[in-house]
Amino acid sequence: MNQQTTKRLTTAQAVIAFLKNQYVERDGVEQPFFAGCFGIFGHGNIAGISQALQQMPGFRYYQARNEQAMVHAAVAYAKTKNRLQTLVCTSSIGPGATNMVTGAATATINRLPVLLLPGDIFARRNVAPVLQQLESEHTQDISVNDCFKPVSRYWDRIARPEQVLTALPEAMRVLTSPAETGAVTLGFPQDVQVEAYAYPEAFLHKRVWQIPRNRPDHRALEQAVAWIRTSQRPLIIAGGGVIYSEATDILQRFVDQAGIPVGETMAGKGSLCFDHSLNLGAIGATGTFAANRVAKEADLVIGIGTRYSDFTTSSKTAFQHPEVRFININVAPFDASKHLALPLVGDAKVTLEELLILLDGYTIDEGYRIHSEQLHRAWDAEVERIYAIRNEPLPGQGELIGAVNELSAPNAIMVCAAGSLPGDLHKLWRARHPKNYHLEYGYSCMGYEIAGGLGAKMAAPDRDVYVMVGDGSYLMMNSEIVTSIQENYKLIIVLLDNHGFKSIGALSRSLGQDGFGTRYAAPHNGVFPGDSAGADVQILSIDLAANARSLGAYVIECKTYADFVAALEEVRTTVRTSVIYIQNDRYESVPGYESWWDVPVAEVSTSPQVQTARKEWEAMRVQERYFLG
Ligand SMILES: Cc1ncc(C[n+]2csc(CCOP(=O)(O)OP(=O)(O)O)c2C)c(N)n1
Ligand SMILES: [Mg+2]
Repeated sequence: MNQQTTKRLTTAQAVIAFLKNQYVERDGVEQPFFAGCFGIFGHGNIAGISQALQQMPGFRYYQARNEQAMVHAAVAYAKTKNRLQTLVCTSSIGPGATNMVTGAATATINRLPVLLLPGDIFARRNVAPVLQQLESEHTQDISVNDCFKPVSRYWDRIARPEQVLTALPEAMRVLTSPAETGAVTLGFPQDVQVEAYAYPEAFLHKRVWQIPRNRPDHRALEQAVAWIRTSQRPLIIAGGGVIYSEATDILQRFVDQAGIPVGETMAGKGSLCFDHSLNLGAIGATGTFAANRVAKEADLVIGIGTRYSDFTTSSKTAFQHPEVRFININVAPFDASKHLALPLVGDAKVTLEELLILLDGYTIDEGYRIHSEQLHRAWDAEVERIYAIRNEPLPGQGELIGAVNELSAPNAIMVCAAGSLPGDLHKLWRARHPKNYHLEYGYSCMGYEIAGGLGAKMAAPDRDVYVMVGDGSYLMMNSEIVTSIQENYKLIIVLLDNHGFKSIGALSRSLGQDGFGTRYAAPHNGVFPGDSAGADVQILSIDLAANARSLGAYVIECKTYADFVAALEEVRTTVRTSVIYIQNDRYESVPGYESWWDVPVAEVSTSPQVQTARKEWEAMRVQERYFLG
């Protein structure tokens, strides 16, 4: 071991040299795992990681405006690349680092890989407290970077240069593991970053990480086949795992052969083309009546690559068959075991391939197939109806979604995350391919939209990227418009302004709380006006179109549906990031379809509306089930 040839590098240089040479391979296709490094420099990384990136321009550096945003961009990049590639994010110490905590949670919850290198306080400690250091009376072994622990799948602090020799391989193992992936955080003390060490050259050689396609236990597969063959009303729930595994073609063949209908989760939408006759569309709290009716009566649910969030299960009310049971195909034993399912722990693509062979000759009852196909058609007609509504004087969100869907290129990517848009999009968006519908709905993090759009565009520069964003999310984080222009990645941002938090306003009204705190209106005598104040409020004069223009975007302001259509046509040929601005109606809503979401209502209240809402909640609450196999 002592004979190994070595290279004297700073720890930061060794890290970048190592990351540059990490590759992944799946299905015979090899590619570098990291597409570069986002960063905002401060004293915590300027002499270390920044110097290393400057010295190694082959590892591309991207400047960002906000650390949270750069993590969102990296997350979106990884999502667009089906987790086969991502970016590194480096920050200074202190606020730059903690700004990335929200991004880390977004990555981990959505099971998407991202490598975070926040600067950390001096390992040698003698000059403490340094600028931006959080001190503790009880230990010197703590910094704000400890906040990353619960939101990271792997967390480490590099206290000595040689520690990267063991930390980085662990980081790669986790990042490239389909079951374990998420945020990996390596706290990187400012002094250690610049310290030199004789690194074994072998550490820096090219390394290829195989992305496995694990197969489930054979007996479990046989059991699953027996369950499917005896089921009267099976239903597939397609989650994000179908898309990440690139199992969409085999899913279609499976559905064609077996005749089992499909409902799609937020991350799984696009698993099957929207016009497939057995695609019942969105499932759960933001689902279609087609998927939700079939779910209610299903005796067997085959969850593929889903983590069964409350939106998917309608807070455990979606499945009401008394003997319903679950087969879960999932790379992660944790997800595969949910609802006491028969777990098929494995990759979606190869598991479906094996199941298809074992199910040779099987197809579901003809009546059930016809019933599913009728529901598919009925839902399609409902989408058509909503696309055709022309609300006056302000357009409704459904018709605007329809216009974007119909006027965007078939291979485009639409990105969204929070507000009233995700629910409406989940129901109404007609996903034509697996990358058409990019929703961050694991964390539903306001502010993801534009940064995420940038990441998606960087991952797929040949596709048009449409960012659909509400005024609230836009106000929270619009900074990466600047980065998109700096890097020449054109985004088409559709900014829907309803002057407040429409989604939470509707939720508030459903709880009997009159939209309190969800309008952009000045307080009156110290009290915030609710919806019942109507137009009798002092509106804030916010000009979001001017704001976008000031950041360098090309902006088209629309008043009517016709303006909106013309703008969508115009932006096809604009060259830089373009914003289509339109106001829409705060109250005109796409309805819910036979589903529920558990948001508890106050048990005691002085308001009769809240008391009524509580009674309704109690009636639904009893429908929530435990699934005990
Ligand atoms: C970072 C963050 N803070 C708060 C929330 C809770 N929340 C969900 S939607 C929403 C309002 C979104 O407003 P806007 O973007 O204008 O969309 P709209 O609801 O009006 O369609 C809020 C506050 C969230 N999801 N993310
Ligand atoms: Mg809004």
